[in-house]
Amino acid sequence: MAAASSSSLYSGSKLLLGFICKGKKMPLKFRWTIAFLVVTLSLCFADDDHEMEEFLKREHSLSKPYQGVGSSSSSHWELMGDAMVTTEQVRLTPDMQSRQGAIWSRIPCHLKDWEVQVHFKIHGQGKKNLNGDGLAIWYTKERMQKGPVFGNKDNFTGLGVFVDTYPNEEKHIERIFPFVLAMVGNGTISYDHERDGRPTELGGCNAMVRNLKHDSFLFIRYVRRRLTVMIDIDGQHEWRDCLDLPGVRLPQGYYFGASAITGDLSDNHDIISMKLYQLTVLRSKKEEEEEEDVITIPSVDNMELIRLGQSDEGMSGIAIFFTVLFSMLGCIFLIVIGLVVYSHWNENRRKRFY
Ligand SMILES: [Ca+2]
Repeated sequence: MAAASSSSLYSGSKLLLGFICKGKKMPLKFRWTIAFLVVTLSLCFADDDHEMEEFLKREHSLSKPYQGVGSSSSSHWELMGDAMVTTEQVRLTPDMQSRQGAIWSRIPCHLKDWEVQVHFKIHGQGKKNLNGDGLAIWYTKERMQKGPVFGNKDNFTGLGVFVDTYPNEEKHIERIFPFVLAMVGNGTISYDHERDGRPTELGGCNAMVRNLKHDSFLFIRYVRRRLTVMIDIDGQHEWRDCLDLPGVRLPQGYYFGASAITGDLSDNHDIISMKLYQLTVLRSKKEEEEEEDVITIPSVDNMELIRLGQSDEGMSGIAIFFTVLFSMLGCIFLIVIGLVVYSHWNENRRKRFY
């Protein structure tokens, strides 16, 4: 796993450096060469040349044995709707029709840079495309409010990352489901369920996450206003890129949560763990100045450009064919007009000479 490996690499390089410093028999030149290699290697694995350290924040994390979750009011997590805790998982919904459930952190998160790793499982009796509807991971101002967006309220304020397992829109030619998608809401933007959230999406990727034998993970990182989503679903313990977007403005002090919903079609939506890491990032003076203003409303820079890019990307083969055809016809038409005008002008010129 990326995060785990970067931290182990970090401590590993410290160990190696210690060994180099203590090793008395090693020639000085050789020691310096190794030290140089270690430092270079560490820098390579740091995020965009910024060294990063991470710390697990237990008060914002959910893991086995889920002590007190759903039974004690002193627990850091609260259940809602049909969600149930067992020894193995927090089941947001069972594989039954018309259920919705959620789990929410009781403690607002005031970290500036963070990373959440979600170990989840979606499984059920339904065959492909006869299952639904999916689950969502949240970082929002609101908490514990039922609704149509994967069991959470619509017009939410903050970030939602959805694992959408059912294609509601019929014209999904180029999109394979299940699909992971991110959206930022400011309290007034509605999630378009019939179109699987496409009008408001920041991007995403397909992810065959149903009925897997191995573990599946979702990774959401928010560092220096950059949102990164990755998945690990192939059982290879490797993160696969899903979304990477700068200029995402999320306020501090929001709540983490997870929710799921079933309709006519259903699935078990399970959360096995949600681990939140605080990231300590070194910032340049310029970056610090840029981030000085406090964010109060979530927003995404250049949202219009992102939407434009997606509508281009979403162009079907037929649309591309007609665009090319009409562009070519247009060019030919202009050339013909040009030739006609030129021959007229030439003729007039000749007449003037004789
Ligand atoms: Ca859907």
